[in-house]
Amino acid sequence: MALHPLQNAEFLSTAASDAQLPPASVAEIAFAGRSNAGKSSAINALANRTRLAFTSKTPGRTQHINFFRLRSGALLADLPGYGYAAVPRELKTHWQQFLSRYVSTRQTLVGLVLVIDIRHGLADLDRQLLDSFVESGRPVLVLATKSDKLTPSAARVAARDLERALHTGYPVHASRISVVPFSAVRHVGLEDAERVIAQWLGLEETQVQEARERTHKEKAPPSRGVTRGPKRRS
Ligand SMILES: Nc1nc2c(ncn2[C@@H]2O[C@H](COP(=O)(O)OP(=O)(O)OP(=O)(O)O)[C@@H](O)[C@H]2O)c(=O)[nH]1
Ligand SMILES: [Mg+2]
Repeated sequence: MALHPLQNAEFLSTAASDAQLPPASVAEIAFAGRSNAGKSSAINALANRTRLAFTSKTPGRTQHINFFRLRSGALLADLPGYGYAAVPRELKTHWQQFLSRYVSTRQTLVGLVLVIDIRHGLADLDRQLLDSFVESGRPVLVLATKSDKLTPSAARVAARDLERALHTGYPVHASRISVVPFSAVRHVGLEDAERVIAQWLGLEETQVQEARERTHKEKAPPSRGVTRGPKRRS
């Protein structure tokens, strides 16, 4: 039984500068990654919502940080994507500096979710962001997303290659960097990702139990033999 740490997340605020960041008073997790990698889609899939975080077919759209409040009280930050060529250079530099400052100085950040298109592997800008973050000793969860675009065996190989690249590139921090093959479309890897995030947020078994009881009270269980459909596992 997995706890769904992002379920019932609510939009909190948007920040376009340091001054607009919410007060750093509760645990925070951040979703980062290249433009169009699938950050917002991953958040939506984990929150079991279709339009909590805005997704776009046009890369480079998210030019601010959207904050969400999780049921546990923790914050989630959907960071602007980096690396989109058509964004003016000054704006790109602004966001790259902002992101590296944010991940290296945000005291309440308990972990970084790095979303990487499984077909593209680790990019220089991913490394730059990791360089700013890993020294703090905090953990990184890499969602190797869009795995539905590959065959299952190719996805396994690509995820393993990505993990190897990360562990080779960051040998001192390897034990704190995990890779989960993921698909927001096919709902692959949700439970593995949730397990890691729940642990970062200190959500313990007792809370898992409470969440389970709440869910049972809120929703009548489906009658036996009825398929719940592919949208969400229990
Ligand atoms: N096939 C497939 N498509 C996906 C998946 N995740 C995201 N996409 C598609 O990829 C595109 C970008 O997704 P977003 O979630 O908006 O990406 P993002 O990283 O938030 O993008 P920016 O905010 O612009 O940096 C959209 O067209 C999504 O539908 C996935 O797991 N599988
Ligand atoms: Mg986005």
